[in-house]
Amino acid sequence: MSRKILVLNGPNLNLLGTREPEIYGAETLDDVEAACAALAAELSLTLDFQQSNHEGQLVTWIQEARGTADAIVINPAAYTHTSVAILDALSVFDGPVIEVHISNIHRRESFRHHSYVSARADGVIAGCGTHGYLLALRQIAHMLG
Ligand code: CA2
Repeated sequence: MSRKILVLNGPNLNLLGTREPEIYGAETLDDVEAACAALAAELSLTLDFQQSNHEGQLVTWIQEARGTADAIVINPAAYTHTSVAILDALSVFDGPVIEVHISNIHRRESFRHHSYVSARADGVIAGCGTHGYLLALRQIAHMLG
């Protein structure tokens, strides 16, 4: 049976590949989704890849994942550093959660060093560029067995 993975992207990640390539690389979010879809097929995972600029939409998707998804990969973007609401929603999700950051948040401004989401995440990948999403999917496949 194919496992379903929800991949969530937070605010401004729709701009990926259009600005700040020195921080976030040249790939667009569509490129990232295509790479994730190719790897998911290889790993026999079904992918639901989403992006929103709205905190409430991300919370709703996480709530809906209860009973419909086996695991969540999330790059909460700026909400990483502010959102107790996303942490609370993830805390009532039962499956594995992997937090991804394209940049190494610990080598950047001090306000990026704290993540609310990390308190719930089973694993955190930061600073591996967009390849971090693929590492997260491999980790999910490993955890789901
Ligand atoms: O490194 C990451 O993946 C971040 O989650 C990205 C967030 C940032 O607020 C976090 O501290 C670290 C920002 C996403 C915005 O992405 C853009 C991409 C291209 C151009 C402008 C913004």
